[in-house]
Amino acid sequence: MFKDRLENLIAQKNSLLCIGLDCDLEKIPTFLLSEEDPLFIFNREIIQATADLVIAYKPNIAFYESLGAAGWHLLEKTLDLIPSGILIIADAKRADIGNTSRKYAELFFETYHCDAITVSPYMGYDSIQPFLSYVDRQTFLLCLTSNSGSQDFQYLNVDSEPLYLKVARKAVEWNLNTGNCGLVVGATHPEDLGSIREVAPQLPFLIPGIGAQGGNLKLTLQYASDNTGSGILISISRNILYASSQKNFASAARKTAKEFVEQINHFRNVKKIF
Ligand code: OMP
Repeated sequence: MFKDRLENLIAQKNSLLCIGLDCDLEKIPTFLLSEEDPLFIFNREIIQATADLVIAYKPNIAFYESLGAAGWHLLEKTLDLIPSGILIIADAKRADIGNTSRKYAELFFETYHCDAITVSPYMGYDSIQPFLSYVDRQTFLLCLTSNSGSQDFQYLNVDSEPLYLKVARKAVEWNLNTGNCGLVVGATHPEDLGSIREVAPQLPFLIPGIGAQGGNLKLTLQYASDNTGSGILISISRNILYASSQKNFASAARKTAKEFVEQINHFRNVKKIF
């Protein structure tokens, strides 16, 4: 099960860090642009410099599919670089009618061998079930997202509670069957993560929003950690990937990643005192 692998990795590497592989020609160091395959070189250097520090990599698929066929090829080559044992989360935010979701699940779980995927819960159970049916892979439902537009629907009051809590309750229910459901919750609303953790004490949380989006790491860890002080992946993309635009970009990424691991562990340990 993904959850067991996650727990083992967290213990073994003493890290909750996931790096988002959101590679972007507009942001990588300009000296790489003269290379034949600059994004591949960039990803390769980042992965080599950080693999010992992370428990997962999360390529956001938009950064690949926006390049067309070359992007899918880049994704494939990038995934091949990730050392075995490190979890791969396809940040694809898919889900459609069941017949179509099955194809998305095949793409990310069979063709690309990803360990987990992000999906939108909006279309309901039959749109998510094809992903959940891969019991050794994890399906993270968008629950409370980090962006300002999360206010538009996710906070709507439904039966005296915000819609995002309904999503969390459904995830708990679906998890009873297959044990492979998780939630995406943004670090930009740390205080709200406590009520989600209460509803879903056992589910892994994938947490973006630290760094470029300004999420509060300390509060996020206090509210979102499970009773073991883990059960979460903190995913950071731009702050680590683009720590430097110079020749030293990979070592700068490593340094920043290491600092995040240390900060995260510091606040995790603070949590245990409460
Ligand atoms: P940075 O802000 O650069 O660290 O990137 C955040 C990454 O997490 C991007 O790939 C986003 O698409 C993704 N993300 C969010 O930022 N907010 C969310 O609520 C959910 C996700 C996600 O599903 O990972």
